[in-house]
Amino acid sequence: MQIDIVTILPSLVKGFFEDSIMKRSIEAGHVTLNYCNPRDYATDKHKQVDDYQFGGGAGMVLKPEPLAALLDDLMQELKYDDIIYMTPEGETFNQKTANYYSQKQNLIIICGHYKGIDQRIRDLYVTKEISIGDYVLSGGEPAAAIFCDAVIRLIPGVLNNETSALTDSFQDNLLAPPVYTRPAEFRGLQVPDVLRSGDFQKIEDWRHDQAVENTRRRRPDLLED
Ligand code: 6GU
Repeated sequence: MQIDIVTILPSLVKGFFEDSIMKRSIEAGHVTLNYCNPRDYATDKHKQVDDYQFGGGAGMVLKPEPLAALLDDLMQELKYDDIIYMTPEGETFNQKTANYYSQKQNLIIICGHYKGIDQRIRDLYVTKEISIGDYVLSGGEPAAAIFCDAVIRLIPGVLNNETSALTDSFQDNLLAPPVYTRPAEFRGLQVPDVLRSGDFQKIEDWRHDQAVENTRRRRPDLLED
């Protein structure tokens, strides 16, 4: 998979992919991340990428010309499955959306800033708008990093244990069951006997029951779907 991230602040995204699973997914060639900066396409001497909004009001808007020139360049080189704009006005991201995008080949992700991007870029280029929740961030970069993490870890081969992603929270609309590691006793609290029984079927049943109970208690809305 190739993901081209359009951002005027690439450093806000980069660190996210320099450790652990995301780093390895890049090193192993499961994903290529490119950072594309609209500032490189600004033509005036100040390399201006934002401007005041028509009609007045607080906050700057990313100008259309540098963004369009950048996107034209990218689209000339590659066919993209989607051009995604990260915005709180988008469709709320969830595990189902992550599964969907993990099967795509080439994506562009546009990070907005200030008040966002000029509407005409949305009208002319953007094919999907995604939000990561009902709150407002200063820019789309953290949202893009979160989107990429959730999607990339689902690409076959990225997680060394192939079943690992399948047993994640949300994968079947259930929260995860509790997990334990050594020692078997910690501050008087015991690991449940069933997990040490060696009986695989009993362990699976216990985990499922715990997942259902966890979900019923904390997120009953998930069970209604
Ligand atoms: Cl995708 N962008 C911004 N700026 N804020 C957000 C968001 C995205 N999702 C939730 N809040």
